Amino acid sequence: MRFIRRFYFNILIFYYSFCHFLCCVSSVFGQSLPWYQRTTLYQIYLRSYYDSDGDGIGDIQGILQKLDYIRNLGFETLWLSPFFASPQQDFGYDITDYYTVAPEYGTMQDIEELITQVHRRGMKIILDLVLNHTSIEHPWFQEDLKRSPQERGPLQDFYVWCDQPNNWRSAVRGSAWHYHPVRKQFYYAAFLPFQPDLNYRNPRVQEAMLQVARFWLEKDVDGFRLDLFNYLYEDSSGRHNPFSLNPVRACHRPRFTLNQPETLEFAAELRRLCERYGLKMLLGEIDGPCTTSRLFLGDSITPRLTHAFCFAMLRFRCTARYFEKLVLHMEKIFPSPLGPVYVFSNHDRRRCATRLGGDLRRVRLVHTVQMLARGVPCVYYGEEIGMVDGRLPYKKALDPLPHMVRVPRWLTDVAGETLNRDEVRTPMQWHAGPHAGFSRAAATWLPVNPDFPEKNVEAAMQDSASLLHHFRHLLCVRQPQKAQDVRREGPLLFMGNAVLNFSRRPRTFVHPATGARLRIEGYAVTLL
Ligand code: TEU
Repeated sequence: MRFIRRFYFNILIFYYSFCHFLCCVSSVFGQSLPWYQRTTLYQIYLRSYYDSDGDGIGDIQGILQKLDYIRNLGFETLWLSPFFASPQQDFGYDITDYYTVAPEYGTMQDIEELITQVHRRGMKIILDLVLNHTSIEHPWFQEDLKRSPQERGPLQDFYVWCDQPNNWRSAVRGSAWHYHPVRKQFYYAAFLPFQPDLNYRNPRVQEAMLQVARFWLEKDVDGFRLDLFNYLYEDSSGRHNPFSLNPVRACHRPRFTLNQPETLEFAAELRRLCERYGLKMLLGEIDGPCTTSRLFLGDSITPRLTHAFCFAMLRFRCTARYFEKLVLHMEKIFPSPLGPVYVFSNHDRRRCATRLGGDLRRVRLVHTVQMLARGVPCVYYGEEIGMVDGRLPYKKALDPLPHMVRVPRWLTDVAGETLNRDEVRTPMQWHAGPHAGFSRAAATWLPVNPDFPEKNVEAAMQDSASLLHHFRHLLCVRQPQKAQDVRREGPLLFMGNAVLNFSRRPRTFVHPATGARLRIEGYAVTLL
């Protein structure tokens, strides 16, 4: 692939010209890239999207009612946060039954209807698959507790147990080992203590989790987002993790707890399973640098996941230089026929608009890069109207994280992060009515952001210069059936042609081909 770029002052010009051998080959044989390399993702945090039954909590029927809104914006694929039976201690990332829908979200019929309706609109849907751990209340864990010492061992237990903890640490706080008085042993939990890690060294665990994937593939879902995917296996002999200078990981390098070779094998196994059902997207949440994410995608001989997040970009710097480097870096690591995922917000970290102090002009610049760069853009609900985080006290958080990690607020503010994930999960702002049109309940599960009277979908729809309309335009430019998209997959691919001014002041841009001069306002985007 050839990427021609120019860097004038603080103006980033996108010029794409693809001469990639594989693209040529695929076009010669009349094939195109699989849908999941061309798609656009819209992440729905179910609990906060739309409450159809008035209990203050978003639900599946609520999504059904908003499906045309999402389709009309131009998004092609939904990623739905977990809706399975759960005590909701980590809002669905602590599952007690992978085959049941939590009653507050709806029924199995609702989810089947959602899958059907998504497909009827020519869209796709991927589910959030939590493979690494279950809730401590899962029947498998309760069974493991009852095992007699003779029955115990890596090939018998569903979870990871030990008598003598080593130095493995939780991603959240302290040791990852927790004593259980019934079994009189320690169980391993890489994230929160009520999320015990499954023991993938037990073939029955592998089979049980592949069975979960199979069940949902049979229901015609189009793939999965894979929670904490590089955490699945740990070292079989429990070797201590080595020392490192990284304070974020409490000075431990997770050499024996992350990225084990068996996890790569499991990725290939999952891919093989998916391929029996057609072209399915497998998007891994991979903790670590992009080079680690790349490992999980494998190669043409051993394909693994189709995509992996690179979370470093969540802490982007809003300059032309940063995005120039980012796109070049992504192209180097994920060359065609692979593709990067561009993500700037999610349900765990500060929203993109919050990082930019709510300045929608700069938010627009970021999303323009996200939409025009080659790859899959992943947009978190509300980003289309520039939603910002709520400011909610740590003490009253529903999210368990701020109760586990005692860091003063000013410190997380300085770091530009939040410990209270409630803040990034406030209800979707639909209109200026009560609770922003999210719910007709007396109280919503989290408070609506007080900026909703001005910032909501209805207001954005009425303003032709809004961020929402910019999104619609960009998504339209990407639509595969439009003429522009022919250029996206051919040997000479013109991905987009935009001039983005990342500086505060107006700049003049001279078109390199025509010599035309264009004045571009500060923080403005011009689509040529
Ligand atoms: O998050 C894992 C993860 O990457 C977190 O460490 C994240 O960086 C942290 O929450 C920052 O605040 C996944 C899910 O996205 C998250 O919602 C779940 O709580 C977690 O796994 C456990 O399943």
